[in-house]
Amino acid sequence: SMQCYPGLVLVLSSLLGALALLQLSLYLRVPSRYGKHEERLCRPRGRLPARCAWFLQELPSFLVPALLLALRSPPRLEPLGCRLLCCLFCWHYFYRTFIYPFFTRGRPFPLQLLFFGMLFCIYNGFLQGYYLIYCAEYPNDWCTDIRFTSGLLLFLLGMGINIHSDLLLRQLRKPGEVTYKIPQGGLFTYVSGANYFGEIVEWFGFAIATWSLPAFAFACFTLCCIGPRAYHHHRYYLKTFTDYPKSRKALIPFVF
Ligand code: NDX
Repeated sequence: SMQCYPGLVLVLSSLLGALALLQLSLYLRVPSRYGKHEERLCRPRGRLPARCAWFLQELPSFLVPALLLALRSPPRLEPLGCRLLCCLFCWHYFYRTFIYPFFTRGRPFPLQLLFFGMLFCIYNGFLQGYYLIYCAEYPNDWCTDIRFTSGLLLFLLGMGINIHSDLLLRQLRKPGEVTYKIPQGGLFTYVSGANYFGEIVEWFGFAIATWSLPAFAFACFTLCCIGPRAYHHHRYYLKTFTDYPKSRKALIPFVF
C-alpha cells in the first residue's frame, strides 16, 4: 500500500523546478515548435490531428490523480481540504481533456512534442495527486483560511479567463480554417496571451490554496513554459499585422 514519502515529494518537486528553468533557457529565444511557431507546414507525417493530440496529451493529468483519489489505500480520513483541492486539479484537466480538444480548430500537432507533453502530464499528475492524497495535512478549518479562500478565488478567476480566451481564439476560425487573425475582445484587448495569462493566474491560485511545494513548482513551470510563448506570440503578431493594436502587451495587462 502507498504511503507518504516526503523525500520523494521533495525530489520530484525540485526536478519540476529544474525543468521549469530548462524550459526558460530553451524557449526564451526560440519558441516551442507547435501552432503558429512551426515552420514547415506541409509535413503531414509525424503529426496528429489537434483533437486527438490534445486529448491524449492531457488525459494523464486527469486520469492519474483521479485514480489516486479513487483507489487510495489505506483509506485515510484526511480533512476535506485535500480531496477538494485534488478535485480542483482534476476539474481543470477534465475540461482540458474532455471538452477543450473536441472544440479546437488548431493545426495538427507534432508527435514528438505530444510524446514529451504526455510524459510531463503523467509526471505532474502523479506528483500533485500523490502529494494531496498521501502527504498533505491541513487543519480542519483550512477552508476558511485566507490562503485557501484567496487562492481558490484566483484559481476560479484564472480558469474563467483561460476558458473565455480559448473560446475567443476558436471563434477566429471557421471549421477547417488554419489561418491566423488578430484576437479581439475580452482580455485580448490588453494582452496577446490572454489564455496564457489566465492559466498562469489559475496555477498560482492553486499553489496559494494548497500552500504546497509541488503546486508552486508547477505554477513556476507553467510560467516558464507559456510565459515565453506569450512573448513569441506577441512578436509574431507585431511582425505579421501592421495594424496590430499598439497598446497591447504580451502577457501582463499594462505591464509587459
Ligand atoms: N500542454 C502544457 N519541454 C503542453 C504542450 C506542449 O498543457 O519538450 C505544457 C500543456 C508541451 C508542454 C505542455 C510541456 C513541455 C513541452 C511542450 C512542447 C515542448 C516542451 C513538452 C505539456 C518540452 C522540455 C524541454 C521540458 C521536455 O493552429 P494553432 O494550433 O496555432 O491554433 C491555435 C488557435 N489560435 C489562433 N487561431 C486563429 N488566430 C489566431 N491568432 C490564433 N492564435 C491561436 O487557438 C489553437 O487551436 C488555440 C490556442 O493556441 P495557443 O497557441 O494560444 O495555445 P496553446 O499553446 O495551443 O495552448 C492551448 C491551451 C491554453 O489554454 C494554454 O493555457 C494551455 O493549453 N497550456 C498549454 C501549454 C502548457 C500549459 C497549458 C501549462 O503549462 N499549464
